[in-house]
Amino acid sequence: MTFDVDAVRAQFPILREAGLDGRPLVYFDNAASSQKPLAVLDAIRAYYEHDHANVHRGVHVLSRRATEAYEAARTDVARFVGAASPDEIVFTRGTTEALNLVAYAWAAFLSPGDEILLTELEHHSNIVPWQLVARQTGARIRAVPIHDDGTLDLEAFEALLGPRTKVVAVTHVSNALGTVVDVAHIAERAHAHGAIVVVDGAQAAPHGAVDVAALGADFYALSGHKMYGPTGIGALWGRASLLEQMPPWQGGGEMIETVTFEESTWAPPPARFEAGTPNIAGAVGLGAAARWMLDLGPAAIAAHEASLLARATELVGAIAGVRLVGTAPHKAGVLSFVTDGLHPHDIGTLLDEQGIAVRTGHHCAQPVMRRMGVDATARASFAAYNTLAEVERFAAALQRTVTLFG
Ligand code: C6P
Repeated sequence: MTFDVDAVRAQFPILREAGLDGRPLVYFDNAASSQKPLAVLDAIRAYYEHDHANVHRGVHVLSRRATEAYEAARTDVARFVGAASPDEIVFTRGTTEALNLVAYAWAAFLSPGDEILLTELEHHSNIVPWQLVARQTGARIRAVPIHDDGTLDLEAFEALLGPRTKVVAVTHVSNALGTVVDVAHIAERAHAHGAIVVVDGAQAAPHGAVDVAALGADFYALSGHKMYGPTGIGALWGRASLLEQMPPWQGGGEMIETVTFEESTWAPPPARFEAGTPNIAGAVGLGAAARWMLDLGPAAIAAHEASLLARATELVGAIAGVRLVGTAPHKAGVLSFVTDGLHPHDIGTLLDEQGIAVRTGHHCAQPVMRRMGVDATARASFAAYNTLAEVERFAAALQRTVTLFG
């Protein structure tokens, strides 16, 4: 069956907005945040119009309906990542909060001299929480290097693993380079050394199927707003046996069993990690986004985006004076590049004037920028609603920009 991109686009009202040149905007900033289909917008509106109250608290009809909607969303997200049970899904504000949650809770099991293994590909949100926890516990951060094309150096990874390795925290897809990491291999090797494996799935979840069972990791973090859902909501999948061992990282309502002034006892997961009134409407929107992606077909989305990336790589790679940053054989959704003579910010501004939105900067991944020998890149990133015609318009605009100003 062919992928009907026009039918997909019709579900995104915002794609009818014009860019600065008066033509429909080419939105290639999906890795920063994707646009939302009607299914998500409608679900949030219907929730507030018909079902809103606080969850898990009231005996009245609206509280029951809100709780049902919130827990149904948990089931949708569990299905989306292939979790064994909805209880393995903790709602968070996003990937950043999910990674902070694991780091802070897992600090309870770290001692001086323990090692936390990261990679040079990581986004700051999979570096800084671990640094804070390392400072608190006396654990040490080590980083797996990458090759020049942006693939992980698996030999170096193997050499860095050892009896002190307690945590391996790795991105599934690099937001700056697009490299897809072989998480299943990483997890298998890390587990052989007794380490837990934490995966930053922020840039993988929007692009295709996530199957936490097949990946074999222990924790998987994602953000709703990058996978067609709302902002301010995300999820942490955690292996049930590990979530059960973990202490809470934030205290408040909903996460306790009993409270006295002397001590409190904790609710079982996932409630233990969801202190306070959650983002109920956000969860409903994320559940709708997960269902929308599953209905469209994660494999079909991945195949469509692969054809966009292949064409963009071919066209942009052929422009004199443009250098691609990140050329791993297995990439998803992202084309990063620099040009001779123009700063990425100028490229971004000049493309914006031609109705094309890309992101420019260090992409909150300064170590990988440093490793690739650049301060910043321009980055085009693709979603299910993008078209080959848009890729061609982008390449032509970039060619024009480089010819006129490069
Ligand atoms: N990357 C980008 O333009 P939050 O902000 O919590 O939703 O996601 C953080 C995050 C974590 N890991 C990866 C791999 C990411 O790409 C991001 C967000 C955006 O690339 C904003 S910097």
